[in-house]
Amino acid sequence: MKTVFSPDHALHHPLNELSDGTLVPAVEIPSRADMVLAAVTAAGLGAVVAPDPLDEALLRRVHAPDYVDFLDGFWDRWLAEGRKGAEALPFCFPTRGFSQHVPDHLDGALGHYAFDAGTPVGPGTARAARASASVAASGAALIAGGDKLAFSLCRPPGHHAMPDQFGGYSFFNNAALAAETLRDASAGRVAILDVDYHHGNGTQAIFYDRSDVFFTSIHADPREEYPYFLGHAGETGNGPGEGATLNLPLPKGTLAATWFAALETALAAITRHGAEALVVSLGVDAYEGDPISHFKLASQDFSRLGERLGAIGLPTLYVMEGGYAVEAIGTNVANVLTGHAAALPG
Ligand code: OKP
Ligand code: ZN
Repeated sequence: MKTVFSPDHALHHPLNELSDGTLVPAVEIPSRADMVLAAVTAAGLGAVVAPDPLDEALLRRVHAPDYVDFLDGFWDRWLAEGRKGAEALPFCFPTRGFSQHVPDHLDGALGHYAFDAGTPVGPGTARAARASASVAASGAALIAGGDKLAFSLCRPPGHHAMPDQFGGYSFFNNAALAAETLRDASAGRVAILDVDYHHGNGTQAIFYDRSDVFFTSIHADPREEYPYFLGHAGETGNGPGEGATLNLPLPKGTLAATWFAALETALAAITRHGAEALVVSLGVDAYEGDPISHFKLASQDFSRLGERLGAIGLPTLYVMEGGYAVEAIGTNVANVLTGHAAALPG
């Protein structure tokens, strides 16, 4: 299998995020990707390749062009205004009862294009997010070209990114870009399985009205965990997409046995949907040692996850999402990929 990777992820290096009313050290940091790359290399999983240039039309189909332009131009505006901070955080949002115009003021525009105050934007954020998107699309191109297994080592993550809003450390929706790439290559029906601890609200939103891309997610119940406002069991799709979204929320503290039972439910639904290719939003923050998450998967459980997904036999692209136990993130990701590769026939 190939791993697609770009060192440009490191252009996004958040310093702080808000927690308990104070600024604390950011957890979505460059060393995450470096640890994963080192572990994938050490595991002898195959070549590491650079991404192809990003298809601008693809990016602007999944995301609103004005949103893409805003992110691209944000840091120059920040500098031109002589802002002091080394990075920006949005703090005012057009919530219930507010108009949805794009303010002239930079802080207003930043809030318009965001849904949380926990996702710093810095000098290289847009370039890193673009690199991450290209890594996702290039991994999908490998699958479209006949590879049975590939890994897009994306950073920053993407599954929280909405069509025109960033948040949850996500700017461009890498999994959605990968699924769209597969659809463009007429890969037939596509399924996205999101195993990150947090609900992939952005991915769900992007495909909510569509039947050609099935979205299923195993995550902490949004009634008691971020992102709070999407990912409930009753959200099943809309219009032609009715039935093409399946959320499997689980309580905080969920143990491996319950988590793997939910996985069986998700896989049965993927099979029913008739998927011919699989995109896995691979967050490994369901790990018991994750500093911000509350599921109880052990490192060996990630091997089991990969083995189970390999056994269903679909061409599969893994797209890196969350996972914040930096010392274990590499092992956990390599375990999934090694397990999957071992389960492939031949
Ligand atoms: C991104 B991914 C504030 C915590 C805010 C945001 C979590 C984003 C997770 N103290 N947490 O899905 O791993
Ligand atoms: Zn997560």
